[in-house]
Order: sequence, then C-alpha cells, then structure tokens
Amino acid sequence: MTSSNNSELQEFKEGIDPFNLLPLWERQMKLMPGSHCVPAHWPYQTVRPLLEKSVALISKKEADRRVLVMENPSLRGSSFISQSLYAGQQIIMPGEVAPSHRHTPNALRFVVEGEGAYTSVDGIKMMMRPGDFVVTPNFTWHDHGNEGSQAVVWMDGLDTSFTSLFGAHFRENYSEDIYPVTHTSHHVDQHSESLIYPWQSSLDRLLQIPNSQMDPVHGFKLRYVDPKTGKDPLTTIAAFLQMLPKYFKGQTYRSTEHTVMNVAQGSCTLELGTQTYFLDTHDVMVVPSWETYRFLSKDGAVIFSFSDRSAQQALGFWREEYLID
Ligand code: 1HN
Repeated sequence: MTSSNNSELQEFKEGIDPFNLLPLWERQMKLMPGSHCVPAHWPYQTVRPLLEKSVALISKKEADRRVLVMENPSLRGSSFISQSLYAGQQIIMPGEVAPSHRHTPNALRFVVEGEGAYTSVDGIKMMMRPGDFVVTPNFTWHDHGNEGSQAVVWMDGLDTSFTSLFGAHFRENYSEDIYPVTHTSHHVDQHSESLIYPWQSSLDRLLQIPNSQMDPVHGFKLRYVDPKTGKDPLTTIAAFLQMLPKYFKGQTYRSTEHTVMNVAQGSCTLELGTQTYFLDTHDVMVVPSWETYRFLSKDGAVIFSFSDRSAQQALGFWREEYLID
C-alpha cells in the first residue's frame, strides 16, 4: 500500500464519521472473550454490620426492599454485579413485610441467615431457612415477610441486565401489601416444587455424589434443575451447589459465564488471575467471564453460585476450558 493510499484512507475514515459510520476493520480485532467487569469480593464481615446499620436508618416500609446492592467496581452506577447479573443482600426484621409487586426480571434468593421469613409467589407462601434456594419467576407477584424473632438475610439474584438490554423492564405494585395466600408450604409439595430447593435435600444430594465423579476444577458440583421441566429454574440464570473437600487443590479453569458465589459453609481460597482471595463463610465473590481461576480449600467448603450460563447456553455462546497447570 502506498503512503498516498494511507492518507486517502485516513481522510476517508474522517469523512464518514459525520454520517455515524466507522470502519469495522479497525474494530474487529478488539472483539474477544471477557467482559468489562472485574473480579470483586464482599466479605460478610464487612456487609453484615452495614445491613444492621441500614435497619436503624431506614424502615422496610420506606425502603420497600431493604437491600444493599453489590455493584461491580468497574460498573459503578449500573447497579449490576456483572454485565449480565444483579446481586444484592436483603435484610428483613421480625414483623416486617416487603410489599407485593411483580416485574419482568426473574429473581432468586439464597438464604444466608435467620429463620422465620417467608417469600410468597403468586399466593404460594414458602417458609425459608438458611441455605434454601428460592425462585421468583418472571412476572409473578411476590412479597416477603418475617414472622420469626430473628433478623433474616438473603442474597437476591436478578436478571435485570437482560430486561435493560432488551428495553423490556416492566414492574407494578399489587394493590395491597400482601398478595392473597392460597397455599402455605413448610415443606416442598406440588405447589412449591419448582420454586423452592431446601438446603438439607440439596446438601444430601451433594454428599451422595460418588468420589469417582469429583470434578478436578469444581469438586462435587450440582446444577439445580426444575423437577417439572428438567431445565434450569430460570430462563437466564443457572444455579449450582458445590462442595470442595478438605485439602482440595483444584485445576485451573475458565468459562464464558459470569458467576456470583456465596460461601454457604466453610472457607476456601480462590486464585483468580494474579490475585488471591480468601473466601470465608457467607462471603460473596463475582468471577467475570473468561478469567482463569482455581479453588483451594484447607477446611472444605460448600458454595452456592449462580451464573448467566442458562442464557448463554440457550443462545449457543457458552464455552469452558480446563487448563493444564
Ligand atoms: C426485587 O423485586 C427484590 O422482590 C429484590 O425482594 C431486589 C432488585 C431489582 C429489582 C427488583 C425483591 C430487586 C428487586
């Protein structure tokens, strides 16, 4: 290519700019796996006292949902924990009610501490206990309440980034605080079986996986599936429960999903790129797409996680790689 061509090309590029056009050949090489969000860690030791403080400063009624949103440090202002996911920590005190509403985003809860709270989904009232995983499908009416004597904390996960992406975020409040209860469930039955995955039965299943099926990266890992459909419980989000045995030293791995982890029991170390994170019980960690990581655990750990794998697989985008150390 001659230099006159180069300067003509430069002139051409500048000339097309006012028409909102740009040369793809200069951008193409920048399209690669990975996202703009960064790894981030929320120790429960930091978050718990701040939740407590929010209780003193704002009522559930004023707040509607008393939630501290975990926002990715590189996505401040977005309210997202990753480009594809939302996560928050919600605290509800004895006697409080979070009024009924519905919205197009799908939601999930993972109960962190406390007993006596419920979530009601389209009139199916489900009592929740620590470690329970509860689903609020797209556009179902839902309210929460605490009928016990302890503070209850859970992690919320939502796919609000998808409704934002598509411009399809609708929401409405119910006319009353509490949607009429048609069914109360203290254990899983035909009404609630696609909505609540109780801690003890999930843990029992995890402990039943034979040693020969331990994964070199993830340890023992289960993917929650809707018993009625055999599919992920939400259309966009997949959820998992995994156990790292004592003295686990995992293989290095990466995948295209964004994952939010919540340590249910024990502790582990996560080596992520050049950083090392110590994840204690109830800590939250977000692992962005295509970052390499591995788990180490001295004392063993049980980790709940949710990711955008459901959406990525539905669209045919999801990839993973087991890397040789
Ligand atoms: C929501 O409805 C809840 O129902 C929690 O508890 C967090 C974040 C964004 C949009 C809706 C809840 C939420 C939310």
